[in-house]
Amino acid sequence: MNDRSAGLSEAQLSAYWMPYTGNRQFKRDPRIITSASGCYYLSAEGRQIFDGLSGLWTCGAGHNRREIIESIAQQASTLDYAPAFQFGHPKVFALAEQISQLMPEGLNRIFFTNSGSEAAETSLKIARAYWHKRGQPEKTKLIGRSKGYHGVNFGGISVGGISTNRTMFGSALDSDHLNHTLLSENRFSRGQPLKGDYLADELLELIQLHDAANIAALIIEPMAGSAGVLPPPRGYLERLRKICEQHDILLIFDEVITAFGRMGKATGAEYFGVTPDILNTAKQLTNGAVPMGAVAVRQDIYDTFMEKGGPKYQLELPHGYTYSGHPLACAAALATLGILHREKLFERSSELALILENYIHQLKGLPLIEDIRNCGLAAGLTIQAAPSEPLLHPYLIAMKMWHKGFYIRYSGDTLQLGVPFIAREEDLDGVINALAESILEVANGQ
Ligand code: PXG
Repeated sequence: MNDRSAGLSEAQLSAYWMPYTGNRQFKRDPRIITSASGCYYLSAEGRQIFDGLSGLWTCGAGHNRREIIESIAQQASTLDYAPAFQFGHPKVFALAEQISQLMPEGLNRIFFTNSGSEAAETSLKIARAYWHKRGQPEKTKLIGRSKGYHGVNFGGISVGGISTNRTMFGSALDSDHLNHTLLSENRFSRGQPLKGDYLADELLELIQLHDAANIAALIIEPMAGSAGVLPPPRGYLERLRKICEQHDILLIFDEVITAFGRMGKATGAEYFGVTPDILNTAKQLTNGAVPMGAVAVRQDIYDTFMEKGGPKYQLELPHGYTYSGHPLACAAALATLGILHREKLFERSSELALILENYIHQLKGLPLIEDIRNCGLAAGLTIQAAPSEPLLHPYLIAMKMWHKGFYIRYSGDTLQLGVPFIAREEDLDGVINALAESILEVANGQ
C-alpha cells in the first residue's frame, strides 16, 4: 500500500476488473484520481494532472461545474427515477427538443440511450426496422469502416473496424467494411487531408458485391476518434452522402466524440457540411457527469414508424433501456447545454483548435513521430513501433506524461489529445512541451 493507491487494499485493487485497461500493469502502478476541477485532476498522491483528453472526450466544459452538480442534486431530490417505458417526466421532453435544435435540419426525433455503444445499437436497429416497415425486410446488411469504433456491443463491434475489439468475441452480425482513410501521402496534414475522396467509391464496389437491396445502412464516424483522430479527406463525406442517397442506404454518423463542441460546432455534420440520416451522440452531452447517449433521427423515418405502427396503443419500436432519458442524466444534459450556450464554448473550442493545430505540428521532426493529424479540438499522433513491440512506445510516452502531470490518451500505435474547450493557450503550451520531452526520453531509451 502506498499514497498512490489512495489507501486501497490489495483485495480492493484486485476485485475491480478494469475496462480497456492493462489490469496487471495498473495494479502494480496504480493511477488513482481522487478529485477534479476545471481542466485538472488531483491524483491520490496529491499531484495536479492536466486533463489532455477532457476525461474520455466527455468533459469539454471542465470538471465539476457547479450548474451541472446543482441541477443533478435538485433533480435527485425531486424525482430520482420515473419509468422510461409508457411514462415520461418533463425534463426528457425538454431535453429532446433542445437537442433537436442543435442537430442538422430534419434530424429532430431523439431517442435516449445510456452510452455511445447503446447509441450505435439503437441506430443500427432503427435502420433495419425502418426498411422492414418500408416492406424491404431483406435490407439488413450493415456497412462500417476499417478503424471505425462504434462501442463494444455486438452490433458496434460488427461494423467497427478495430481488429483487437473483434477477434476474441466470435461471429459478428452480417456486415462489410470500407477501407479506412489513413493514406501515407496525407501524413502531417493540417485539418482535413487533400487526397482520398475517391475512397468513398469503395461503397459502390460493396453495393455491386452485396446489392443495395440487401444493405440497410452505412455507419461511420465523420472523424474517426478512437483510431487516433482521422479527419475525413476533403470531399469524401460528400461523396458517401451522394452514393447512399442514390442507392437508398441510410447514412449514420457516429458522433459520440464529435457532437456538442469538439469540432467547434454542435455536430461534425455541421462542421463538415454533410447531413446524415441518423446521428449518434453521447460523451459531451452531460459533460461526463451522468451516462447518457442520444440518437437523432430524420423526422420522416420516425413518421414511418408512427404511420405503420398498427393500433395506437401498440409499440412502434420495441427497443429502449430502463434508464433511457434518466432524470439525473437529463438534468445534467440540460445544465451542460446551458453552459455550452452561455459560455459560447463551441466558439471557444473552435478558436482553441487553431492554436492546437499550430502547437501540435511543431512536434514534426521529433524521433518516433510518423504522423500528426488534427481537426477541430482534437489531435492524433502515430508513433513508431518498438522492435517486436508495436504498442510499447505510446504506452511509455503516456506514462511519462502522467508522471509529469499530464493525462493524454494512448491506444494502439497512437496518442490522442482532446483538451477541454475551456483550456488556455498556456495549458496547450505545457502539454506540448511535456509531450516533446517525453517523446525524446522514450526515443533515447530513458
Ligand atoms: N462510438 C464512438 C465514435 C466512440 O468514440 C463509442 C461509440 C462508445 O461509447 P461508450 O459510451 O459506449 O464507451 C465511442 C467511445 C479514445 C476513446 O481513446 C474513445 C471512446 C471511448 C474511450 C476512449 O478515443 N469512444
